[in-house]
Amino acid sequence: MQQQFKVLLVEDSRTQALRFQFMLEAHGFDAVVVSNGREALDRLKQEYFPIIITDWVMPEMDGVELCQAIRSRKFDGYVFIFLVTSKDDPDDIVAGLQAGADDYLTKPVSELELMARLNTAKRVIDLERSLKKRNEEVLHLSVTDALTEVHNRSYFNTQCPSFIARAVRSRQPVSCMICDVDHFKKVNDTFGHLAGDRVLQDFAVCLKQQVRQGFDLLVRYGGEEFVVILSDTDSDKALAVAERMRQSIEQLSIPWEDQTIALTASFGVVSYLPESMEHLLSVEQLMAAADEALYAAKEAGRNCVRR
Ligand code: GH3
Ligand code: MG
Ligand code: MG
Ligand code: MG
Ligand code: MG
Repeated sequence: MQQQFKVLLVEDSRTQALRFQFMLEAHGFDAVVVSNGREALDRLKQEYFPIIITDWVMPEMDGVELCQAIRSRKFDGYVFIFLVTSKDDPDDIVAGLQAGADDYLTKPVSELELMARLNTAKRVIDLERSLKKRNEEVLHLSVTDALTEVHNRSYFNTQCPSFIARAVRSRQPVSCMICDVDHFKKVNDTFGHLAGDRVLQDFAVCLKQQVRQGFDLLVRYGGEEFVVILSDTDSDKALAVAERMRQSIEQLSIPWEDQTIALTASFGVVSYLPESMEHLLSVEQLMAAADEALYAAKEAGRNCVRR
């Protein structure tokens, strides 16, 4: 029941450890016992524990040293530490808290007090977990285009330089393409803005099917314009990818009310081979070159790929 609150019990006295373990397990906590700070750190390397109950005086590494060691490391979540001690001098308590303990328990520990204090720990951990989740959601929203669910331009701006840097470092070709829906204004004018939105969603799905997840970068750059960075892809391969995309878009038939919407798109492709990388100075330059190719595709009558 309290599996999500696994407790690491650090105690060198076998009797004390058994007593704690008995109390914890009686209340549904899953407890793992180790006998000193060093063993606790080894165990933490394998697995994250949200709650640690540690004795103070132990051989090899004591509770205070363990607190310090934990606070100087990173874990999958917050580690709430209870320091258990028979010391009740305020100076000792202050030293324990300063070392990184969140709370302390004085021996002999009563079951009621232990459970009450564990409840505090659970509240803190629950709070931290919900903040972490919210944080991930906000992060996801900040890099995702709300309409099409592909990455947005701001993500492109932060990621594109590292795509280029990786290509330069590994001496692999890299290609960039701009895909722009043809006469998209007409779609909006004829079918309405909602239909236009739906077209953009289907358009994005179509492009997504042709890119390699985790390898290429697909973003909605703006309006009805998408950009793809193709890793380890030379000009011929990039042209083939763009041509496949162009054909699958041409084949789309999007149902809207009692009609269907057909569309085409134009593609501008630019590629850099390892030996010409020195000519690739910036993301702006890459985009300008791809944009020029896109312009040529539009000039050539649209529904085509140009480099
Ligand atoms: P071209 O073939 O030259 O690319 O012509 P176009 O009509 O596609 O290009 P233009 O740049 O003239 O028009 C793009 C239109 O895209 C104008 C704008 O209202 C529309 N648009 C931009 N973002 C959205 C959106 O999120 N939803 C909808 N429905 N329309 C959008
Ligand atoms: Mg001890
Ligand atoms: Mg335009
Ligand atoms: Mg357009
Ligand atoms: Mg456009």
